Amino acid sequence: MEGCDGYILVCDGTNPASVDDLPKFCKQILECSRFARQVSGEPTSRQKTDPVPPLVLVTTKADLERKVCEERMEELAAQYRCPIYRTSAKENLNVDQAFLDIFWQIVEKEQRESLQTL
Ligand SMILES: Nc1nc2c(ncn2[C@@H]2O[C@H](COP(=O)(O)OP(=O)(O)OP(=O)(O)O)[C@@H](O)[C@H]2O)c(=O)[nH]1
Ligand SMILES: [Mg+2]
Repeated sequence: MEGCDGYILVCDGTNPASVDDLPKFCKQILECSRFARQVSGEPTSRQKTDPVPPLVLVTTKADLERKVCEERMEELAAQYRCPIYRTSAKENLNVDQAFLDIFWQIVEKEQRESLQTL
């Protein structure tokens, strides 16, 4: 998980168990980015308020009636202040949007970081 530019966390919209591990992954993602900052020498006092690295939450099979994990995904999205996309591969719903979102989050983060080195 370490060293990634961004993260897309996906849960099967029809399977409640598929959201169970996501809070743990969110925590690991935060820990990785703090570790990366420590290595690059940023002061530890800032780490608690560091923003979450580029992150998008996705639920799949949104065309089906049986949507079982949306509430828990929305809680996670609120907690980590990241966007959430309800996608359907079958109906090609929000798939491009989810990838474009993570793409632009990464671009903006790189721009912020390169401005800081000026
Ligand atoms: N209705 C619907 N069915 C889908 C969708 N995506 C995949 N499926 C169906 O889910 C089954 C598994 O397909 P996969 O390609 O393995 O898709 P997956 O997202 O990995 O889904 P799971 O294996 O079920 O976790 C197949 O019967 C697909 O037709 C979708 O967006 N909508
Ligand atoms: Mg599959």
